[in-house]
Amino acid sequence: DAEAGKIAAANRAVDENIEQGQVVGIGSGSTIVFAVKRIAERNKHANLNLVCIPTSFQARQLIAEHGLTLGSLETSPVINVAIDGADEVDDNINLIKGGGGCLMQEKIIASCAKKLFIIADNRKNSKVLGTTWKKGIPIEILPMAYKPLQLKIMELLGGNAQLRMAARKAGPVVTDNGNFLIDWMFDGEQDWDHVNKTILNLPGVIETGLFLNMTTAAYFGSPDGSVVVRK
Ligand code: DER
Repeated sequence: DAEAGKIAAANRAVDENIEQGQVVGIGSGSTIVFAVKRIAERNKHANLNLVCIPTSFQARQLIAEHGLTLGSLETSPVINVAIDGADEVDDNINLIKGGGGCLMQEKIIASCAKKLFIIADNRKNSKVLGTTWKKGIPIEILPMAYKPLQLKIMELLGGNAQLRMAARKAGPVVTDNGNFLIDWMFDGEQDWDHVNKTILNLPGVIETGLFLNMTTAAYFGSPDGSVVVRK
């Protein structure tokens, strides 16, 4: 099952890349939970003296609940290693992220990290973005601008730009930063650099879930516990 793959990928990525005294960026989602568990496990046996930088309220909770040291960009602006999940990874290890709605802080932390390692079950291991992930490209936007942004994105790029509505709250999803999310549903192969630049250039857009040329290596775990690493 996917969980066995997530655990295998998380354990391998942590064991290969986390060491004494690092500033570690902690991502968001379900897979990262297993990486934090592995880090905490190792930390119990020999204090790793880590400072952990969160990418969401969820990551903050994970760090605190596992007895790890919570840091901030103010005191640790340079991150040695960031570990995070992804919604899909293509053959250039470009990512779709933001399925969990945490893409903005994730991208900031990733941009401050010397190395970014992605951990995922093998379902995320793709060749072309959009093959397995069908929920579109997440985009964090200022709430006031959602309507014109939906229209402009569709006018410029086609497809469908949907405001992400909450499941357990009336109205739109509100991110940890107090913003809204648009999911851009697309068809076929895209020039992701062009798509990313076009979207980022629109006033009111804060960040996209396209992580291009940012990833050092991606770890994909399978149900049998095997792990494939792509660099
Ligand atoms: O929202 C995000 O970017 C998360 O990292 C997400 O994409 C990965 O979540 P998962 O580990 O639960 O698949």
